[in-house]
Amino acid sequence: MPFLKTSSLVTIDRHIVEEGAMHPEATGELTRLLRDLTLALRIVAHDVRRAGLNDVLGLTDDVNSHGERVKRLDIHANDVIFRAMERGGHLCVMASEEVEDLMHIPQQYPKGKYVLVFDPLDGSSNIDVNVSIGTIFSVYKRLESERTDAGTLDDVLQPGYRQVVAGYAMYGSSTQLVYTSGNGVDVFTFDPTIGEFLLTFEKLRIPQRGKIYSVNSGNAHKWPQGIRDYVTHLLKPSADGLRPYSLRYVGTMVADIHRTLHYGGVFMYPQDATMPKGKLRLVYEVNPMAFIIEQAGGKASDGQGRVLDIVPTSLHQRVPCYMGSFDDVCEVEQFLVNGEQS
Ligand code: AHM
Ligand code: MG
Repeated sequence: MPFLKTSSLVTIDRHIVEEGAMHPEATGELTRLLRDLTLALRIVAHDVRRAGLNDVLGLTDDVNSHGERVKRLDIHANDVIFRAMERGGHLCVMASEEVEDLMHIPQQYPKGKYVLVFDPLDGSSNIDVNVSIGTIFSVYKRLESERTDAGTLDDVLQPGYRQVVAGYAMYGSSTQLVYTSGNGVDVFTFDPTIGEFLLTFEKLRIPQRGKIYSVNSGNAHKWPQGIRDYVTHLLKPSADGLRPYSLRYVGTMVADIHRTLHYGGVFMYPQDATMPKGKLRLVYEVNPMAFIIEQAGGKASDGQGRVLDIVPTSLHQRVPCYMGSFDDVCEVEQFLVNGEQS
């Protein structure tokens, strides 16, 4: 697959402005919001690049040479995003994986009509070993957009189909920003020499079916029978060459979804005997990814139905997750139904 899938030279800022221009009624508020957010992502990318120097930079859980307790990189990323977003006047409330309650906009700053939810640094178990990690984000409109007071929990607990924008930044061999506003999925690659995200893939489409599955198979003994049967099926060679599948699992959702978007196949974090709702969080992990996957032509399911239709009931709720190529996810759902019946 070629690295560059576009002929135009477009920065993320220009892309967002051009998308905004497609909506004559737009006030520019969302454009400004995304500009602040991409600045935050640039800062986090910079800090992640220096993560191996954290002891030197004072970004670990330890006590530094001055005897001060210093922050972990994921808490630091959380603070960077909050600080970049708090004063723009476009948000009424934020929520993050790293913070138990809602994150309110400080009193002195104006409140706007949007809600931001995010996982500041996904793949925390990979931070210390220089394996790809990422930031996941999603934007909603508040329920009553004319209000100018603080946003509420109800504003955050909206079903995923109401997302206005979703995306993730992946801090891998390069930093890439994958973004959708409901108009397909575009990929931007950060050029550190000019400090810009440049469009490198336009309207990314996920293959209809893949040959890779991605799951923590250390949990296989706890999975529902249907998932065990499904994985056994994937490993069995077939005459048409569609199987066997290969296993790839980074353990960072951002990286596993990123590969799945490009190569196809299925990413799963199933419910199991000890985690009845799986591990991943609906609001700021699974919903943004589900929006992206659907916009690329794939499918995202909780095993029973569309992830984006679920109405969240709490900020940090978990949800079983099956997403990727359309045909693969249909097949998982079928195996889960059959497993329940047997
Ligand atoms: P995190 O937000 O604390 O990093 O946890 C989420 C991560 C996902 O990125 C990844 O898919 C999953 O946890 C891996 O979990 P496991 O180690 O149980 O396979
Ligand atoms: Mg996470």
